[in-house]
Amino acid sequence: MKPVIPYLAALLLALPGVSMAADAPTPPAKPNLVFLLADDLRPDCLGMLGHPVVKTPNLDKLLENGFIFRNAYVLGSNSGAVCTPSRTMIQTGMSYLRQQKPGGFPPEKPTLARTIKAAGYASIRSGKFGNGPKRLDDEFDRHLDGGNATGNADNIIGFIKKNGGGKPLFLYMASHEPHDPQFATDGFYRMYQPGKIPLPANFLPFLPFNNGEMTVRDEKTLPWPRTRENVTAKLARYYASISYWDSQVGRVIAALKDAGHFDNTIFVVAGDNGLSLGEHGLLGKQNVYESGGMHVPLVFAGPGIKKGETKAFAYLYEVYPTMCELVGIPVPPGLDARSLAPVIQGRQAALRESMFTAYRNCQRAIRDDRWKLIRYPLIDKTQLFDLQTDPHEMTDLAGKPESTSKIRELTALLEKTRKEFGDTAPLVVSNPKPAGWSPPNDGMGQPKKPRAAQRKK
Ligand SMILES: [Ca+2]
Repeated sequence: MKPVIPYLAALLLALPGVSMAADAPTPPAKPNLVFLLADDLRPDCLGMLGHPVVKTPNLDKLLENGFIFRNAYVLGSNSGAVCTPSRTMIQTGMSYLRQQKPGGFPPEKPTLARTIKAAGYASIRSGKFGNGPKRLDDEFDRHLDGGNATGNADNIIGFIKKNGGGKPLFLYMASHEPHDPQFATDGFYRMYQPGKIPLPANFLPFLPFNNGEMTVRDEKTLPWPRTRENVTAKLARYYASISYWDSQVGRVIAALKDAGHFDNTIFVVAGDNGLSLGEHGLLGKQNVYESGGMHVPLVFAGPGIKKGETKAFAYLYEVYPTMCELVGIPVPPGLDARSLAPVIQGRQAALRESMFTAYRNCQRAIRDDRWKLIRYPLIDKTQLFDLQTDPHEMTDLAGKPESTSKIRELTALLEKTRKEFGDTAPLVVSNPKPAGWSPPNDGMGQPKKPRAAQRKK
């Protein structure tokens, strides 16, 4: 919906002899915007999303009447640090595949922080530094790093208290959690016993082929082969960190209620990228499996948003135009990202019929509501999965003769779709490497001694 009333009022005031009567109704204040972005949060890791283990009572309550995107994804990454292109895309609404020129993002292009500030908002971003271009973060009125969820909540709460009236608020809490080395206070670590945590259905000791990124930093946070003991211990710390983050989100919610802002606030909750934790033998965000780095949680809640959920495909960076449209700010022209508001508001079932994701020059994927094709150009390997019968991508159908036409169809769709996002990396290379992979036995692949998780009373 476009904000017609303010424009009409301005038009009337511009006419000679017309003035606003003193008792004329003032246009309703724009809703506040609260964007809660976790670091490496998997797509199902909130209680309200149906996760069987992790406890997130504050977010569950906050989002109980929210609208869930079950198929939200990061477009891709040109780096092992998937966070960086993901967060840059959120702030620019542009495909990372078009942002690789020297000099980075052009300063004249619109950005999330500037667009929302220009609409009259007071804004703060509190969260991890160095996870995206500093210039974009500095465009907020305040840009701070609280060090952990407690510090970031303190910063946000302080900002709420100082900005009690007048401008609507844009609060971007970019928490460090649950990224490793996980931080939580002791009580949260005690909530999760590794022995009671199930392994993923598609757990493997290691991935038996070279996906192009087998020994990146995240993969070396545990030794190979992965074991039940070390994967469930990692999951326990991960869940503890999510519950700790949730507790601090609860403090922010309470502060919004105390200040009288809560009822007029739109909340967006998401993760900057997904994360494998034992699925397929992988541990990082450097893969394009459904349990990998690109699949993320995305939930909207607040005034005008009805309870519901969709399997419509969404890109995470579409939060930028979506937030604009939900509060009546015109979406800047020229963005790659499209507003999800028509889906949230039930005016449109979906924005697209397929989802393209990418990782560096070594992995490309395309999926629709049933089929998924993954292409590994550097080892000349293609995988095909039937997600309806095989949601965990355990049975690769690519070698079957009856798969030939589906592979051809999806490969053509992949070629067409990726060009729309500026992707030019080849799907076929001239000297592919051998596909097989087994864990390093020379110690080179063994992890450094993990840093002890920081603890705080
Ligand atoms: Ca991240």
